[in-house]
Amino acid sequence: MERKWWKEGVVYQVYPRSFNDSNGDGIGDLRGITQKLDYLKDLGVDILWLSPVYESPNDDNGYDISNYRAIMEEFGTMEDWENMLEEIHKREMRLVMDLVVNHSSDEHAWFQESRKSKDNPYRDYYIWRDGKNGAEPNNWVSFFSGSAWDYDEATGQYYLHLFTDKQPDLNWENEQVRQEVYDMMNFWMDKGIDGFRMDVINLISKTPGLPNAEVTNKDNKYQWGGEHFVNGPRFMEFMNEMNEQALKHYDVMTVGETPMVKPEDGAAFTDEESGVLSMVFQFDHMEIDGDPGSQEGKWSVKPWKLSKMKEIMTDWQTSLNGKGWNSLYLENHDQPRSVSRFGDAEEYHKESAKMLATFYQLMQGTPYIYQGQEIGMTNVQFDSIEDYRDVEIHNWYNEQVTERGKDKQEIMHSIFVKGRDNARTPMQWSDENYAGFSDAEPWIKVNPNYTSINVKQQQEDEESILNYYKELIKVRKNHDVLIYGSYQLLDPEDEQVYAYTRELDGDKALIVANFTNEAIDYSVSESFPVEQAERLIGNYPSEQEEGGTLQLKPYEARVYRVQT
Ligand code: TEU
Ligand code: CA
Repeated sequence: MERKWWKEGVVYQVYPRSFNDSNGDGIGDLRGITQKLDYLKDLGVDILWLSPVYESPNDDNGYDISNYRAIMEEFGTMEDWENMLEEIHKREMRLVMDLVVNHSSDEHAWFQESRKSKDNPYRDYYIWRDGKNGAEPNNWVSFFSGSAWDYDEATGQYYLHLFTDKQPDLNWENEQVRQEVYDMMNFWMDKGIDGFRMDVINLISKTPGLPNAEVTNKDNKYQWGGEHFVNGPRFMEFMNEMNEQALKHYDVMTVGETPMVKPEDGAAFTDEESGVLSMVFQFDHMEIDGDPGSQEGKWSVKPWKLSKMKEIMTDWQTSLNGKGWNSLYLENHDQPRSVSRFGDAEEYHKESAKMLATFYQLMQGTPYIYQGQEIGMTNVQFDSIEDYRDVEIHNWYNEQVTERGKDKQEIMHSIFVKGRDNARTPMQWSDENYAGFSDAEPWIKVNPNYTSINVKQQQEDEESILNYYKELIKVRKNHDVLIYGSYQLLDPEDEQVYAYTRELDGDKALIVANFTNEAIDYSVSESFPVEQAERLIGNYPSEQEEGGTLQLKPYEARVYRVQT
C-alpha cells in the first residue's frame, strides 16, 4: 500500500459555531479556532477539518451556502481565515475544508436568478419540474421530513431539495454547474488548503426522469428515494471529471461523505488505481442502533449488538485492505456522543471513553476525532423543544408531534438519544461561565456537566481521557503496523469483548476492548503469543497475568505488540 500523509495523520473536526468564541457574541469563530491551534497541536492532531465557514443564512448551520467564495460574517473575515491557515501551516498541520455542492442555499445568487423565470440563464442550475395531478413531481421524502419538493409561485414549478426547502439541489447534469464547482475548488486550493470533506457527494447524480420511489413506508405520504440518487448513474463520471479539472493538480486529500454506501462501493470509490476519493465516511456502524437503510430509520431507538458492530467494521476493514483506504470515526456534528451511545457515560465515563478510542483508532484507516470527543463530552437533554436549534430536530418534532399527534415524550426521547444537537453544544474548555467557550450566552445551551467534564480539568489530570488520547495518537504514529497493517477479527460471536489483530511484515499487534461493565476473563487466541508481547497502551494500570488469559476490568482496553 502506498504511503501517504493523510493515511498517517489524525484528523480533528471543528464545528466552528460551537468551538471557541473570540469576540463575546456567543458564536464560535475563526479567531477562536486560531487561538486553540496550540491545543490541537499538543493533542497530536495533523489535519483540521472545518465544517462550513462560508457565507450562509444558517438554515442548516452553514450547510446551506449562499456564497462559496466568502466567509460567513459571524465567523470573521477572509483575512481571519488566511491568518488561520498560515498559523495551521506554521505548526505543520493541514486544513481540510467542507465542500457542499449537492445543494446550495436558496439565497445563493444562482438560485435567486434561477427562480425568476423559466428562461433565466440560471434556470437549469437547479432541478425544476412541473407538478403531477396537482401534487409534487414525485413522491420522494426529504432527509429532513416532508416532501423533497417545494412549489415556487413565481414560475408555477417545483424545485427539488433533498434536505431543507432552503437547500435546493444543484443540477449536476448541467455542465456549467460542474464547471462552477471545479473553478471554486481551484480557488480554495490555490489559497493553499490541503483537501476537502465532500458533503453527501454520492447524491449528486439522480436517475433521469426522477421516477417515484418504491412505497416502503405506508404511514408516510412521501417515500425514501435513495435508489434514485445514492451512487447515481453519473456519479463516477462526475467525480473523474472533478479529479481531472481540479483535484489531481494539487497534493490534497478528499473524504466523501457518502450515506448508504456499502463496502464494495467504498472499495471502488477509494481504489488506489481507479478510485476518485482518498476515503469515504460510511454509515453502517452509525445505523446499528436504529432501522438501517433509510434516513427516517435513524430516529428509531434500538438496542445494538457487539457482534453486529464486528461484522460491519470487519467487512469494511477487509473489503478495502490492499485496495483503498478507510476513514475511522465514532462521532461528528450529525451524530450523538459516542460515550453516551456505545459506552457508559455515568458509571464508567473515563474508562469507556478511553476504551472506545482504542477500539476504533487502531483499525486500518485515518482516525477522525470530533471536537469534545477527546474529553468524553456526552449527550445532553434539554427539557423544552425550544432549546434545540437543529432544523432536522424541529422538522421531525413538528411532523411527529404537531402534525401527527404522536406521543411527545416518545419523540423527545428519540431526540435525546439521536438528535444532532447532542454534538453541537459548546466545547467545554473549563468550569468557568459558559464552559469557557464564550463570555456571552452561547447560541445553544452548554451541557450542564461542563463543571466536571472540561479541558482544563483534564489537562491537570494525568489519568484523564484527554491525556489518554495524546498517548494513543503517539502509539499509533510510532508503529507502522497500527497504520498500514492488515486487520484480522478474533471471536466474531463474542458479545462482550472486541478483539482484533494487525499485521505488517512480521510485526503483530493485538487490540482488546471490553465493551461491558463487568470483569471478564478473556483468553487470547493462540495465534497471538500474548506472554511474549510488549504492552503498548491500556486504560488501566498494567498487570502481569499468567498465560494467555487476560483479566479484563470493566471497559478495559489493552494493546500488545510482538515481532516474529
Ligand atoms: O449530512 C448528510 C447526511 O447524510 C445526513 O443524513 C446526516 O447523516 C444527518 O444529518 C443525520 O440525520 C450532511 C451534513 O453532515 C449535515 O450536517 C447536513 O445537514 C447535510 O449533509 C445537508 O448538507
Ligand atoms: Ca464570535
